[in-house]
Amino acid sequence: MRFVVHEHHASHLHWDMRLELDGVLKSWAVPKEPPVEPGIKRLAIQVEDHPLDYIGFEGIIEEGYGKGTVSIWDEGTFDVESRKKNKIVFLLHGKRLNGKFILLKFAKAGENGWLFFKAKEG
Ligand SMILES: [Mn+2]
Repeated sequence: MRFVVHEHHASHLHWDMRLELDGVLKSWAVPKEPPVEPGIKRLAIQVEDHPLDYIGFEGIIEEGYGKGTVSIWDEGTFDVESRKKNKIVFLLHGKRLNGKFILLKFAKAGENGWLFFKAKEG
């Protein structure tokens, strides 16, 4: 499957990580630069699914809450190692993001907060 990380200069700069899953782009907005090394934990807010053909998008969003410019910060493929409702372990093969990563949902049901981090090596 493919993934992309969009760098999105909206009212607040953030990064949108999108994974090709279930026929859509599952998407998380990450308010700080995604973790390229282990030991950095990032908040990742799950946002609405995007259609698969959005994966290559770069350009200007003219209106709405996402108004601003979008460019591709990283892209590549990934393999899911395990997937549960509240935890996804996956291997990213990108230019900046490479290796094993984890998305871990917060305990509270109905909330969209996840932690996104790179697994320790070895
Ligand atoms: Mn965004």
